[in-house]
Amino acid sequence: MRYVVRLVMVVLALAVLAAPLAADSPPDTVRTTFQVEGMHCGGCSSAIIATLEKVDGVIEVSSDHEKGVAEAVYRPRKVEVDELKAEIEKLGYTVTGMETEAVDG
Ligand SMILES: [Cu+2]
Repeated sequence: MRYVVRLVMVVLALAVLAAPLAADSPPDTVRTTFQVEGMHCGGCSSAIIATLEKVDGVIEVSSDHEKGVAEAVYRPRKVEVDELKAEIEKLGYTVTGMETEAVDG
């Protein structure tokens, strides 16, 4: 009986300790806006979209060559932002900035 009480207390303590960790865990879905240098036409933005869409964990991609911007919505547990950046740069473009925000739902 004493053992059970102790066990329950340990479980409760762990739950209390784990709560802030859970709150700090990364969101399920994020959106990163990449500043991309070197896009000249619709073909460039299409190439970036087609490449990023093939990456596992990526949900949605858009790109605007006039603004020099590409946006990717993805699951950060499946793919890291640096991998997406590397994919863009493999195509010959330069990523000069990145901004990531959590997406609701
Ligand atoms: Cu182009």
